[in-house]
Amino acid sequence: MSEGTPCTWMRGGTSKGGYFLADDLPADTAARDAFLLAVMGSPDPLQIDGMGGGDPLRSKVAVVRKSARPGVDVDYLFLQVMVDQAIVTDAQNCGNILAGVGPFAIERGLIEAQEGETPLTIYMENTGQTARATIQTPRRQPIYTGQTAIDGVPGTAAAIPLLFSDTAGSSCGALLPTGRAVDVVNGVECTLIDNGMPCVIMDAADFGITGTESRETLDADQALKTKLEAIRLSVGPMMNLGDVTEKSVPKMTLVSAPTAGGAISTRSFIPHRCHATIGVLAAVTVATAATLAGSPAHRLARMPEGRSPAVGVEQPSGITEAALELDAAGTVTQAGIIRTARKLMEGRVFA
Ligand code: NQM
Repeated sequence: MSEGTPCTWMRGGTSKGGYFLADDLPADTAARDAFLLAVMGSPDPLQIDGMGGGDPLRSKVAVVRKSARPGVDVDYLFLQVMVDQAIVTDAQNCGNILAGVGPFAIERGLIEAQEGETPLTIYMENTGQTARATIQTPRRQPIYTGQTAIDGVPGTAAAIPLLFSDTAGSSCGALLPTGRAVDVVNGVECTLIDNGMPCVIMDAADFGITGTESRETLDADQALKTKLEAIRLSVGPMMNLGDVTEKSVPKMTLVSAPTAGGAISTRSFIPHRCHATIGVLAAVTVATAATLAGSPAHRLARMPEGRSPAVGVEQPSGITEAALELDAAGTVTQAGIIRTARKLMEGRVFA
């Protein structure tokens, strides 16, 4: 019997997954992916023979290593292990799992914590960009308890502020890969945009829905999903993502006017299941779309005034707030989101 592989299971933001040191995984990509599929129990809708939770939000992996890059503390590779397909993809980043990278890196001795709080710079290997995270470290140890609540997670925990400053065109090469704020695809106005996450942003009304339906209702709507997938496959090449049949990007986001005090309401498909909340970088990308005159998001949003708007992105479990910084021309230059994380299990996992 194998001796197992060291691993930490963590909630990062509104997602959950396995955190590994890069050196503990097979160096060969095919062997690594086969190992991770076995660990998660994929492909199987229930992932009954593995650690996965039968949902894309609970079938995620972070691979972390000490960075050799100047000014960077750790490198983080995100891997999405598909639930019901034998696919592991690095074609997207994940800002929720990112929230757990700092505490994991400190606990596993990749970086030394400071007294009080520890800022760190994380290189996101999927997109070649960096994020800044600040971890609460009283007595030079990460703590998980605290007073910060995020919608989609019960209770409160220690805040982990995340800051992004160079995310435009993370996977598509440009914020607007077609150079336009609106493209019409299959008769639907779409904003093809990437400020950290490739997203297709559309008015929910164009699909005959209000955009405030529950995740379960939308997940059961096969006709809606068929229309979204047809658009997704068409726009892959337009977004410089190529054939996206087996990729988890772009995300398909339906927007509507806010109803709960936020700036804009969203329902995101990631890309085949409706998200229980919204991804971190997806929320930054939607908030950015809402600044673009002429786009469906801009038309529907009630944006706060000023150069530092806190954009409340309504989602099925509440509101995710993206704090934007705009320059004099109204271009988004920086975005911040507060997350929390919690260590759930530390041990060895068996494939
Ligand atoms: O957009 C889910 C999540 C995500 C991604 C997904 C994310 C992000 O909520 O940065 O966090 O879009 O597949 O974990």
